[in-house]
Amino acid sequence: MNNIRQNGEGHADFVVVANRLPVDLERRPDGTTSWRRSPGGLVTALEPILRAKSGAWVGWPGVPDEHVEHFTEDGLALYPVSLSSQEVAEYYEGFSNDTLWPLYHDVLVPPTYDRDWWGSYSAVNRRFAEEAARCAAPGATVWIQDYQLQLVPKILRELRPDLEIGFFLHIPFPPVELFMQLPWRREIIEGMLGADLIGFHLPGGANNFLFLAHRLLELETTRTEVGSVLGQVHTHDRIVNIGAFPISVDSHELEAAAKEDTIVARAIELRRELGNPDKILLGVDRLDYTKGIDLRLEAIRELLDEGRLDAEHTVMVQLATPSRERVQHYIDLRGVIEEHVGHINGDHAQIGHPIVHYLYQPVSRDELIALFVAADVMLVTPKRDGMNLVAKEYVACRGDLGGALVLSEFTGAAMELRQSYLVNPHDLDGVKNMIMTALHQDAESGRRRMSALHRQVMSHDVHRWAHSFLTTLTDSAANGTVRDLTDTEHDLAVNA
Ligand code: GDG
Repeated sequence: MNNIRQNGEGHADFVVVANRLPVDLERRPDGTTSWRRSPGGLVTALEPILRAKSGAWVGWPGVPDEHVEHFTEDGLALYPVSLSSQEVAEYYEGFSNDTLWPLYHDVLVPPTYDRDWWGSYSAVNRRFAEEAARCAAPGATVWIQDYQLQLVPKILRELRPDLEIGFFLHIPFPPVELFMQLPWRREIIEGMLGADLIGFHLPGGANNFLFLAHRLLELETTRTEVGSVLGQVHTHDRIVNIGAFPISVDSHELEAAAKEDTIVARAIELRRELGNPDKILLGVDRLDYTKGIDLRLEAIRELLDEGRLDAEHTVMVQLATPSRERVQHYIDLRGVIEEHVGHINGDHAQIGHPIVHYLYQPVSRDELIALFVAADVMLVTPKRDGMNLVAKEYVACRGDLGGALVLSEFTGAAMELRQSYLVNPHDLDGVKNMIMTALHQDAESGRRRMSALHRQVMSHDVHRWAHSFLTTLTDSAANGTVRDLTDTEHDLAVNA
C-alpha cells in the first residue's frame, strides 16, 4: 500500500459509513504500521460504485489509539475515525457487542445495560457523523451500515440536511417485546429515523420497526408494498421509507472461482488429507453464540454415540474464526465448543483419524472455496442470524449441483433457500434426523434441490442488492415515493 496521498475534503458524491474501513491498520512488533486490505462482501458490492462516483469510506481502522489522516488507497478515499482503547471497550465490545448484539439476537445471552457504554456509543456515533459530514459533497448520497452506527443518520441530518441518507441493518431487528428492554430505545429509533430509507434483510425486521415507531414515538405509519418498500413512517417534517433488502454474495465470482483448476485440485487433495472419507460435513462460522456451533456438535456427538453415524467413514471440518475475543460470552463459548470437539474425538477417533477437524483461525479465501467444493453436507445451524452469507457462498460454489445444505429456519437465508434441508435448531432430534437425511439423499433429488438453490443465489447477488437499495434511496430522498424495479431494470443496471 504505497500510493497513500492526501485527499480533498467535501468532494465525495457517495459516502459509505461503516464501523470498519475496508483496510486494516497493522502494527508491527517494531512499532511501525502498514495497511492490509480486508475484503468482504460489502466492499466487493460497493467498490465499483465508489470508484464510479468519486466515493469515500468512513470507518475505524481496527487498531485503538491511532490517529490517521484521510488518504487515498488504490483509488478509494478513506476517512479513518480513531477510537481510544476505552472507546473500543465501551462503544464496540460493550454497547455494540454486549448490549445490542444479544438484544437483537433474541436475547440468546442476557444483554448488559451500562450507562457509560451508552455514553461512549453516543459520542463515537457523533464522531462518525461529523467525519461523514466533512467528506460529503453537497447533495451526496451517504449509506450508513449496521447496528454500531444507529445514531448517525439523525446527527448527520442535523449537520447536513442537504444529504441523501440511507441506513441498512445487517442483523435482525427484534420484536417490540424485546426491544422495549433497552433503556435508550427512543434514542435508537429516533437516530435511525434520520435516514430517508431504512433497510432490513427481511420483511419481519421492517415490520417490527414500523410497529415500534408507532408504539414508541406515536408517529403515523402507513403500509405500502412498492418494490422492496413495505411501509413509511411520517415524522413531523419528512417521510421515511422502510424496506426489506436481503443481502447476498458475489455469486458469479464465487461460481467461477470454484471451477478453477487449482481450487478443484485442492478440494481433491483436502479429501485425501482427511483420509478419503465417504462423507465430509462442514461448518464455517465466526465463533459466536448465535451461530449454533455447539448444537451442531451436540447433534454429531449423539449420532456417533447412537451408532447412526459411521465414525470410520465420516469426517467433520469446523472452522471457527476468532471474534470479539475479549467479550466474556465469547470466551465461555470457545470453552464449550472445544469441550465438545474433545469429547467427540476422545470417544470416537482413532490415531491419525480424528472425526472433527477443528480450526480456531481464519483460512484463506481459496482454501475456504476448496472446502465448500469438497463438502458433502454444509451445516448452517444458527439460533438466529440476520442473513448468513456462508449458506449462500456454499450454494454459489456448487455450480456442479453436488452437495447438500442443512439450514436453520432462524437465518434470513432460509426465506430464499427453501430447497435446503431446513431445521429448527432448538429441536435437536429434528437436526439429527435432517443431517442423516442430507447425508443419504439420493443423487438425483440432491441435484434437483441444489439446482433450485443455485438458481436463486445466482439471480440475486450482492450487486443486485446494492443497486436495489441505492435506487430506492434516491427515489425516497427525492419525494418519498418509490418505483417498482423490474427484473430487466435490475439486470441492466447490474451488468452495466
Ligand atoms: C453479519 C450478520 C449477515 C468466515 N470464516 C472465514 C471467512 N468467513 C467469511 C464467510 C462470510 C463471512 O465471513 C461471514 O458472514 P456471515 O453472513 O455468515 O456472518 P456475520 O459475520 O455474522 O455477518 C449476518 C452479514 O452480516 C451480512 O449482512 O449475513 O447475518 O450476522 O463471508 O465466508 N472467510 C475467510 N476465511 C475464514 O476462515 N476467507
